[in-house]
Amino acid sequence: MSETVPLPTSTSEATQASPKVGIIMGSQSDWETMRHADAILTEFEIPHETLIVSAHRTPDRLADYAKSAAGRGLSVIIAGAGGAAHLPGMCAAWTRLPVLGVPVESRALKGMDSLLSIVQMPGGVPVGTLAIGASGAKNAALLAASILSLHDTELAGRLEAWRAIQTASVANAPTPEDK
Ligand code: RP5
Repeated sequence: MSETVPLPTSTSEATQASPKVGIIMGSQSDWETMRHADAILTEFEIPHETLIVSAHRTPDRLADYAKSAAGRGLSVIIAGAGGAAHLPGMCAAWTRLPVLGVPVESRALKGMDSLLSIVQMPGGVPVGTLAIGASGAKNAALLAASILSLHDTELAGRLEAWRAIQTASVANAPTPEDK
């Protein structure tokens, strides 16, 4: 897991408009994973924002962010964190918006700690938990696109087209390796 990939310093067109999806992460070190969610939302031209918000190190920032999210027009929050990954659950505690949790692969326990921290929410405060790592981040963004597409037929069409391209890209048989 690289810690050298910086958060974007300039905002893309997709992030300049009023954001529909918020991507939050507990640390700069999570960006290497969470950039995959950012990439998908950018590809679908879904207005979004990316911020570092830590449940442990910046608890007030988290409360302010989550409590104001619906009022600011956000529809979905994607929250990625590793280790004792309380960010998605605490975020969900402060907002009625759907929160999608991405377990970041930790150094010590390969993300099992992150996964169990995020997935084991008590009944009443849901967090939609994705897979550990890049796949989870990518799928969180695709799920956010699916949620938004329920009320956006143009986005629904783009999502269906994206999936059709993915299906068409799968070969019928494996290419034998060169000997
Ligand atoms: C969590 O602790 C973050 O989400 C990150 O995955 C993990 C390690 O953070 P750093 O020590 O790299 O800042 O809060």
